[in-house]
Amino acid sequence: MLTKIDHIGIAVTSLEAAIPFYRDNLGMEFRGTEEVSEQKVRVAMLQIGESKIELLEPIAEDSPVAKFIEKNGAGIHHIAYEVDDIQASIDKLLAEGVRMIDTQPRSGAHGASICFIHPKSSMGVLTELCQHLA
Ligand code: CMX
Repeated sequence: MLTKIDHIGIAVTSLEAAIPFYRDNLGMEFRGTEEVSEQKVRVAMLQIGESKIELLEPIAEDSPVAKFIEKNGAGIHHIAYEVDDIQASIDKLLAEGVRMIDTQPRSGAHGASICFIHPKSSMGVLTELCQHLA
C-alpha cells in the first residue's frame, strides 16, 4: 500500500522566517510555495533526496495548523506516506477499523490527492496518505 515516505510536515508561524534555515543553513532544494485553500495553509516544499519537508503556515484562525501551533508551538505536525491508490488505501483502512479523518480523497499541495488518518488511530502521529496524480 505505501511506497515511500513522501514528506514530513512542519508547522511554522511564518514561511518567510522558516525557509532560510532549511534552504540556506541545511542546504535543501527550495521547490516553491503554494496556497492550499482547502486546508487553510500556505506551504513551502523543500527537497532532500527522495523525500520532502513541507513547511505549513496557517492562513486562517480556524486552520488546523493554527490550532496545532496554539496548543504546541511550531514543530512536527504530520508524516505523509505516498500510496499508489489512495481510494483503495482508504477503503482498506476503514474496513480494518482505522479512524479516518477523510473517507474521501481531498486536494493537497501540487495537485496531489490526500487524506488523513486520525492521530488517535496512529499512536499520536497525524498521518497523511498522498497519491501524486500524473
Ligand atoms: N499531531 C498529533 N496529534 C494531534 C495533531 C497533530 N498534528 N493535531 C491534533 N492532535 C491531537 C490533539 O493533541 C488532541 O489530542 P488530545 O485529545 O489527547 O488532547 C486531539 O488530536 C484532538 O485535537 P484538537 O486540538 O481538539 O483538534 P481537532 O479535533 O479540532 O482536530 C485533527 C485535530 C487532527 C482532526 C485536525 O487537525 C485535522 O483534521 N487535521 C487534518 C488536516 C490538516 O491537518 N491539514 C493541514 C495540513 C495540510 C497539508 O499538509 O496540505
